[in-house]
Amino acid sequence: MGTTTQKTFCRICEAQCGLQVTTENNRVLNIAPNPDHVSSRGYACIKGLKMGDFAGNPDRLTRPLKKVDGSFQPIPWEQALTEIGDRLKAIHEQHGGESIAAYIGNPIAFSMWPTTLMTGFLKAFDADKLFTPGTQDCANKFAGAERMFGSASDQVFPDIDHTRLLIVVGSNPVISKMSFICLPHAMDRVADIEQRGGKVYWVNPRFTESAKRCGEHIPIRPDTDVFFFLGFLHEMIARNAVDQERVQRYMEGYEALAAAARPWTPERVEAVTRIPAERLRDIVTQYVEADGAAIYSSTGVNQGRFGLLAFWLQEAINAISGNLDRRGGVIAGKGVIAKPPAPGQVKRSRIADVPYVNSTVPGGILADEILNPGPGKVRAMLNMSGNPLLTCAGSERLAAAFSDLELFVCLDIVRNETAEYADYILPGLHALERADIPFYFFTVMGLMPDRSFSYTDSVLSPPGDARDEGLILRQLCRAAGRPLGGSRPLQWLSNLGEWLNRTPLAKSGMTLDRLFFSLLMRSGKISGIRAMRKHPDGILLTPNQPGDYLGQRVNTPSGKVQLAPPDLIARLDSLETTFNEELEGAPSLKLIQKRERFSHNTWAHNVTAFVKGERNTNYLYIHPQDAAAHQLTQDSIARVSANGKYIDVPVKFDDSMMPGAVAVPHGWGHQRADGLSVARQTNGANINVIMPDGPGSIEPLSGMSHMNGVVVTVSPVPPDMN
Ligand SMILES: Nc1nc2c(c(=O)[nH]1)N[C@H]1C(S)=C(S)[C@@H](COP(=O)(O)OP(=O)(O)OC[C@H]3O[C@@H](n4cnc5c(=O)[nH]c(N)nc54)[C@H](O)[C@@H]3O)O[C@H]1N2
Ligand SMILES: Nc1nc2c(c(=O)[nH]1)N[C@H]1C(S)=C(S)[C@@H](COP(=O)(O)OP(=O)(O)OC[C@H]3O[C@@H](n4cnc5c(=O)[nH]c(N)nc54)[C@H](O)[C@@H]3O)O[C@H]1N2
Ligand code: SF4
Ligand SMILES: [Mo]
Repeated sequence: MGTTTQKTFCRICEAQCGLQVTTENNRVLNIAPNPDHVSSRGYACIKGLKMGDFAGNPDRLTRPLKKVDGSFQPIPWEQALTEIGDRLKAIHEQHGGESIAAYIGNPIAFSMWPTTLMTGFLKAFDADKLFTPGTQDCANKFAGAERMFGSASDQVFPDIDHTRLLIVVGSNPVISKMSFICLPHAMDRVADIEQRGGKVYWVNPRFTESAKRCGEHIPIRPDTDVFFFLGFLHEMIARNAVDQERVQRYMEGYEALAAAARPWTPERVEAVTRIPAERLRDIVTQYVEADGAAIYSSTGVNQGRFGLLAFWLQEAINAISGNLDRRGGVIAGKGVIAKPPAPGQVKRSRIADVPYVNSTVPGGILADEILNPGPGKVRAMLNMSGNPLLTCAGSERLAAAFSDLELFVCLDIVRNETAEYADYILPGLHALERADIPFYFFTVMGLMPDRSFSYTDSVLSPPGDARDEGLILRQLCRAAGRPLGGSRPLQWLSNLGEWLNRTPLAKSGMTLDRLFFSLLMRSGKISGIRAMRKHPDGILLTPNQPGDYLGQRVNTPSGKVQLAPPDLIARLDSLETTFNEELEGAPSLKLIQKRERFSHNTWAHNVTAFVKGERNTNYLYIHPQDAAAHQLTQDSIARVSANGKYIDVPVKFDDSMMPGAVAVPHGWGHQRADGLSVARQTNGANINVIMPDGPGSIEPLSGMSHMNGVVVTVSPVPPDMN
């Protein structure tokens, strides 16, 4: 059989780069960047180019598995669906929808269809306990935008291609390619700012790969960003560098915001951030003088204890300086498809009483939701494309919780660490095996400078009996006798679609997922699938522009940006205590996360090319000065402890770390993964064993887990204990 080359787009991260995939006999021979893709224009990173190794992995699940007497055995689909359906039905009848939960992991969140169907699945059971990695990476942004702009989906992004000054706080685009913005060629575009005479600052405890490429590095003590922003705001207001006219017309709460910033002089915050007051003043000067400036932050800030406050202060600075909705500042993009209506009443979690943010429950209380008895205890859980055992805080309690479930079903492409605790594992599709349109963040939220749209057909056929997750969820609803989305007509349509797929009509390619995409696309005034197939490089739409947001699209009841949400102002009070604790805890070591070029959370470690040689473990990255102070030598084994737990990892001296900050990449600890033949042989330890979890550990208004700036101790492990 000959080879075929098909254009598609990557669904590993937010850049969604265009790719050209060459296949033969349903196997990927080669993946190249698509030079003609309207948005990525020939860019792709190593992970996208190696996607074939994920799809064609020898460990791919091809049949449903059932745990029988402690080991997994293949069973037919009919049996799997019937048994799971029966158990869901029984649990639902006895304990109600409160007892059923789901987790949607990161990779499949880039595909529209299965995630939409998960909503329909939960609704079928009157269930609403949806967990996602959101509270591990960005829920503070959702909670902040709800308060300031009126909706979690109303996010702004820096106008990187036009800005004269960009302050990047807690992001490292060379490695991670940026988040909350669709920006292929991210680092080149940031570096261009300097090329055109502008300035870039990197506020980060680590002198990152990105900071080495361009701009100026501003070392900051981990988890003190909120003080950096307060000092920044104080200085800006003290200089009267506020666009009062814009503030009066389009914003509310300025006085309260200004009062909140008053105590935090650059001199005062220096004591905890370690950014010299003069340096902070200089950054403020550059920011207020630039003809278009933006501050952007990401997980380095989000995962601290004050991610929500930091996000609010950052966007307040962008707003009152006149940079919101301005060329070269920050832009509120327009999606392609209308946003779904916001939920009327915000639910609160059973454990910890935190509001659901963006309709999800915090991952930091997942174990408690399962283990704590009483009404609403989670008894059945569906995990679709996630590895929460390794990616949520408190892995040991999670292991106990997953063992406690009456029914645990995993839908994955491989049998990962979490799936070891499952009763059933169902084989899903790799992204290359499904048709798709771009990710929710762009299609609905509009977080893309080049407003573009693409449609892709599937590139590969699924291996063995692997099935579309959307179909699995629909079939489970039917098997449990609960109509999809709580709607009989919808379930009827779903059944009809399934039946038609088995008839010659299926050859037309109009499957239910494609029908769904067609409807979405037409609702967004984009042509249907047949027309989109003529544009395999995607289409460009009217670009996102400044000047159409303030006074026009702000979703708050008054239509004005809220600069001083009362519950955030109230939380500022607690900062006095934190400030004093920071001063007292000054000598302690704080642990930060570090993403790696050849890793992607947990799942890239099962690709041989990504874990070769030195890359087959994670490390403790530590400044040589800190290492000496703690009797750690290069390549020795360190014990890293926090919250009464520890892990052991090899030591790597790294003078790019700020003294007082150490890093251990997450996503490791695969030794017991019987289903992952490559990852199982890697070394490395799971940092989430020592991360804090439970009600007291999460940010109370956004549910964010605290994964950055956690105080740890490090000590040598004697060689005979290694
Ligand atoms: N300590 C610490 N913990 C962290 C972080 C950190 O910085 N520090 N980062 C957090 C962040 S940002 C995130 S997003 C989370 C990620 O957390 P998760 O989403 O829980 O973890 P992933 O490693 O992305 O695991 C995804 C699983 O999806 C499967 N998969 C891939 N594609 C598909 C598909 O198309 N269909 C199906 N059914 N399955 C698929 C993979 O095989 C893998 O088993 O981790 C978080 N955890
Ligand atoms: N190669 C690779 N790419 C990825 C991923 C991956 O695992 N590997 N994961 C993807 C996912 S799921 C996500 S959410 C995105 C995340 O993308 P980003 O949020 O951009 O994440 P990072 O690039 O890791 O940048 C976080 C930075 O914060 C710094 N930092 C740590 N603590 C602090 C602090 O207290 N204050 C400040 N100011 N900085 C701090 C770290 O040193 C690090 O450089 O990346 C995606 N891209
Ligand atoms: S940058 Fe992201 S979207 Fe682009 S190829 Fe790499 S992983 Fe895929
Ligand atoms: Mo993430």
